[in-house]
Amino acid sequence: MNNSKPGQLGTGSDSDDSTDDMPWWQSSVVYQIYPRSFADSNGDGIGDLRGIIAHLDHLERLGVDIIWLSPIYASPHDDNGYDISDYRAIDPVFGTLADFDVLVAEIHRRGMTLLMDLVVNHTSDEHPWFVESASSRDNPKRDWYWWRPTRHGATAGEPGAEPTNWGSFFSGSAWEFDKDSGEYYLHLFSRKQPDLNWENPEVRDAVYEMMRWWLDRGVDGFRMDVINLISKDSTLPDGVCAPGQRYADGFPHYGYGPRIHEFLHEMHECVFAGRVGQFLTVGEMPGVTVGQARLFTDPARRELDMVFQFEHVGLDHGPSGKWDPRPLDVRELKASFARWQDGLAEVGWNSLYWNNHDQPRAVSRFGDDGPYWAESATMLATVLHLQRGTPYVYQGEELGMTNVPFRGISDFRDIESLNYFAEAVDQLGEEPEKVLRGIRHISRDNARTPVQWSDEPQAGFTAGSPWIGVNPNYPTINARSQHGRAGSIFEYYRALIALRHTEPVIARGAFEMLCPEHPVLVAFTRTLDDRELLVLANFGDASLEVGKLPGPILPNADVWRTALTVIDNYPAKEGVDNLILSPWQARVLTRQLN
Ligand code: TEU
Ligand code: CA
Repeated sequence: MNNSKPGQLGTGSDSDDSTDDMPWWQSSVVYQIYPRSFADSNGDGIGDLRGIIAHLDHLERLGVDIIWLSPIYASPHDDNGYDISDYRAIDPVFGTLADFDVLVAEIHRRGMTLLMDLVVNHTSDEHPWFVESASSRDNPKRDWYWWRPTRHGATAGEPGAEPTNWGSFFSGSAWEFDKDSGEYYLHLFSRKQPDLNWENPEVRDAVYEMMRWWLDRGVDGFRMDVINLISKDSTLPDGVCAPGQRYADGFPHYGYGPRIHEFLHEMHECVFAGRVGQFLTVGEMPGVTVGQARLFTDPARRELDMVFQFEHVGLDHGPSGKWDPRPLDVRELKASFARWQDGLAEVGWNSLYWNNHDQPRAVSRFGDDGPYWAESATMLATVLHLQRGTPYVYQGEELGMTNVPFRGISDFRDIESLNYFAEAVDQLGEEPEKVLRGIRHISRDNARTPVQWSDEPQAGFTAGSPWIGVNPNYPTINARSQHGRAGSIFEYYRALIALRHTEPVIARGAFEMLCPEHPVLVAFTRTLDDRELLVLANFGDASLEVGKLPGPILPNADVWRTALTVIDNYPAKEGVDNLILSPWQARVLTRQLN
């Protein structure tokens, strides 16, 4: 929102190219907190608001500007808070509204801002709106959700009788039969997450009013959960069923629906327009295309400031989807990065991320969490943070936290993983060990184990017993051992974040991808006025002589060979050839043009 620097009121029509007119969030870095796993202050094993307050120094030291807080609202926690039963209450497990007010004040006192998670594609089935809606077919809130009769000619409650053949993101049908009222309701996620009907203007008004209430309380914006799913084709057509699949992909009918732009523009007008202050909105959008993202983030359209797209985190999904992983092809990664950088170069804005609470740990997934752990973690950070866009750091990423050696299914807590296991093993008769291999690799729980603060018991996360097991590598990977230690992953992130604040070319410069065909070298330039940066990164554990690669790999190689270094994830050495990269090395060079 508000395309101005902090302290000014923007015009919302930023198209100027000078740094002075940059919206404040374009040179910012966001840090995501998943509260359940961040820090526990009272020994019940679950992270909470007081735990966050106690660790704000860590974030201030890191230098991030914005905190995105995953849901802390009242919830039955079927999906760890993404199932909300009261939008205006803090869940007692996390604290109280008074704790929340202290948190906001402490964040602001440190010069940071706070984004709330806005989960309004669905509520909990325990939200009073849904309880009312379910109470009878003629309840005034019946139409606040998607209720539909049994498929014509079928017997209610039997397989195949659902109003559409859509599958849920969390396995099984996207419809649940309600015996009492004799109809089905739609839930794209768990059956405890019924989808709100955004066609109903009362629903939209209730959401906007709730958003204004949080802004009045002092929050600085929202991260909007699956916001590209709120407009559905209200005729609800069946989807196409892939061979051998029981349920169809309904995405073409509920993703990027006919009124999505209208709803987001209306939200902007009803919630943000005319409000004094500086705000940020980011829409989470699985399946969004570059062209759509450009429309959503075009400032002139007044919809959103940026979106989360999923292309790069889908590149290691195999033919049967996320549970069937395949190795990353770095050429595809480069093509994806280039497509998004180029697509949003003139209009719109990118958000940049490797990790969040839904993705496994990037260092294990795309790097090397063995011998080159620190090198690959910092290399990945460099490739991300040197792009144009707003980078997001997910809690623990700044420490190089890794995937988790989960043993059996009883170590997992995530509803998506548990439902998938039950479906694959119990219903489809697949081999449990084979199913577990996929889950261990890609499960969201890899990101949800407690933040590793120290080498004390339970990694210093809790004095009690944590809700999900701590990664056993906490004695070596933890914050205390990295704070202030030269060469640590934490200090490297700190340096990268500081660079974005001081170097306009990083926040703002033009992007050009080089050598798209090379299998392990990532190389791109950033240019602003007479300043050019070259980013070189080695996605492999063999050394790489960039200067000796055949063909026109790197223009101006001789200039770059002796250029100044901006940042390097290996210790500096006298007289070294800039164009020779060690395993997983990332090096950023700079030169003056003209
Ligand atoms: O996630 C939406 C989403 O599409 C996926 O990332 C999802 O996590 C799943 O892995 C699909 O296979 C958002 C939230 O980030 C997620 O935590 C919630 O579970 C989900 O919406 C429902 O609110
Ligand atoms: Ca607690």
